[in-house]
Amino acid sequence: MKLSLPENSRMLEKDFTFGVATASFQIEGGIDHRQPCIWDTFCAKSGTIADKSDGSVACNHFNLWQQDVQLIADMGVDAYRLSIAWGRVLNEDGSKNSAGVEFYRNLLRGLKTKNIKTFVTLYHWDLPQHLEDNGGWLNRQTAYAFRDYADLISRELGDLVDSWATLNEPFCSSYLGYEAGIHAPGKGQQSYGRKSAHHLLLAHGLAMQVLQKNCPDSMNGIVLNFTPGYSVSDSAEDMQATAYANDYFNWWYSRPIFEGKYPDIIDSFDDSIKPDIESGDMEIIATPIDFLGVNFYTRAVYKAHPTSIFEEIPPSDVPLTDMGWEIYPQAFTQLLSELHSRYSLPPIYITENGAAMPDQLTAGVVNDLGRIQYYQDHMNAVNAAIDVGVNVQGYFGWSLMDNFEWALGYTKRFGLVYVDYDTQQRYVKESGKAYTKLITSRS
Ligand code: GCO
Repeated sequence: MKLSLPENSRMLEKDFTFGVATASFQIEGGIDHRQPCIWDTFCAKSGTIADKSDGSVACNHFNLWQQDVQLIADMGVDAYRLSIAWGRVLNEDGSKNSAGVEFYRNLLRGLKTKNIKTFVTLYHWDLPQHLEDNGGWLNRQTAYAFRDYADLISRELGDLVDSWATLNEPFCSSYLGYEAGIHAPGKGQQSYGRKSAHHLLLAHGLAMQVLQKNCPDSMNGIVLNFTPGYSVSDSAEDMQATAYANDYFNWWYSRPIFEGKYPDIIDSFDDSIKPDIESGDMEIIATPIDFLGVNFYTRAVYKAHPTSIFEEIPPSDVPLTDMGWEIYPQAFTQLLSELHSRYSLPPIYITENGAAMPDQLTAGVVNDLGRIQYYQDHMNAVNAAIDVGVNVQGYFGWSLMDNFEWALGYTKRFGLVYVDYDTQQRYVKESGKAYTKLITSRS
């Protein structure tokens, strides 16, 4: 099975960026060479991770990075999106950990040598534990610590980075980590969700200012995830409930960046839930960005609920990925069009899109037709958005290789490359081969 795009597609032009993505905690291992982070602590608690695993080895990328750079180069991609582990490059007192900086210098240099563009995320959820011990993202000081980290590391590595992203998915850090409590640090209060989100966004804005100063020639921005909400019916109650859910989960993170305001639902919150916004914060958060990274996987369906305002209806009788997420590519086109009509946007890069599938490795082959179909349908959806005028300049598959899928441990496989965790052998899946064929077919 092949991946293809219409002959005249913008995505087939040579300057459209195709890449693959990973994140530090999910692939690196090498935990003895960095400070402990909130995910180390979270994994050590019972009942948090489906297979009771942790990130101590993961894909052993910390030791195997050279062969992984070769793997990425062999895939024929234009770019690689990775994240830096804050606690690998900084010591607890904020000073530089030279060995950790050297690890990323070598990695980035290896990529550059192979002509691969480097998209670096500063924060993909691995907060150093000592900062969490002081309140983590509930403490405003963490935003300033993040700014200082961004300052130091962008001065150290700026010459090797094409694009910096401040945060990956602040929704997950704040909502899943501090409000729902199913991700590290496992806190669970509504007020924590809203307050941590504000400090994360403030951290983003402060870091943006530093990046624009230190690295004016790189493309600097943020990566947000969106799970568009659809109303189960066209009744006014369900539609209103769905609009509320979209404000709560999606626009909560984008509107401050593009309009310097939270969605209006903030006015209906009890004072105890509201974030602590100081004067000047919203202007900092709205510091202009050079690109918006969009991560998309699925949609959600909502109905009205008498006490909790909205309720999500779990998908039934629809195609699902191995995560149990509905496969609904139309939502991707609609999301991109809606972002385009809501805000005055910089160029968009799709920084993550992909699917977990129940892969089987047989005689070295993973014939993951379902994943190829998912990629095909979602690339078509991006192409359709470009056709109606959305400025999308790149697309990254999630993920380069199977890795630690957070609370689900190693039970879910998202890779274009299969990882045998016993041997650390990598096997390019049929989807990975199809991706390479598509990319290298561009004239
Ligand atoms: C996210 C993260 C990735 C995940 C991926 C699949 O979007 O949650 O950026 O780290 O692994 O999305 O869930």
